[in-house]
Amino acid sequence: MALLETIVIAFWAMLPAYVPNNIAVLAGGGRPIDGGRTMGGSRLLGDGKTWRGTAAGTTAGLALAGVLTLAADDVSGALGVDVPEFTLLAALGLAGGAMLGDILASFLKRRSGRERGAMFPGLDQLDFVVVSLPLTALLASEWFFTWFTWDVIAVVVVLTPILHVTTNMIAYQLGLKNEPW
Ligand code: CTP
Ligand code: K
Ligand code: MG
Repeated sequence: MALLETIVIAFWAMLPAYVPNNIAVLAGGGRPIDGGRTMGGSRLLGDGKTWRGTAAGTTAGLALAGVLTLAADDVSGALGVDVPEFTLLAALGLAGGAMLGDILASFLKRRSGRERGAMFPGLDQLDFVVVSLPLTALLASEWFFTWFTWDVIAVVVVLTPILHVTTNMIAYQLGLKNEPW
């Protein structure tokens, strides 16, 4: 597969996983998931992981997968690259897995003494990939292995941190996010 084609498929297939975290930033607030509970003196997850942000992020990812599925035929024709339609389980794995990965990352940050908002290089950029891909492979195996070939996965691992750093810098500059990571 040509590199450009691989990049288009990787980006398209990952969009339902990319969008939830950004929507959570916009929609966040209200009750924290951990309800204020602590573990070993630190918050279980912290105030940065809320029910509202998680629900809005997951819903947005699912809705986007629906829109992309409707547009897939036209986009495939226009670009000359076959882009995937999403099954409900694939969308759930990508969007839900992205939110879950972010939550697990916060759990690890709190266990390692990092306060809310602290940076954790590597984890911050790839937490959602590490959970959304295996979860999608589990929930929608056939779909996953059709689209996430090794070259697509390699592009995702390289592309994701670049996109993550860029969008977070922009969100920070716009005053939407407290830290640029
Ligand atoms: N957010 C949310 N619910 C989530 C994820 C994010 O409400 N499941 C919102 C919160 O307002 C959070 C903001 O998005 O503060 C930024 O997200 P993130 O950087 O992931 O959280 P941090 O505040 O940096 O907290 P942490 O250190 O736990 O990552
Ligand atoms: K995060
Ligand atoms: Mg943060």
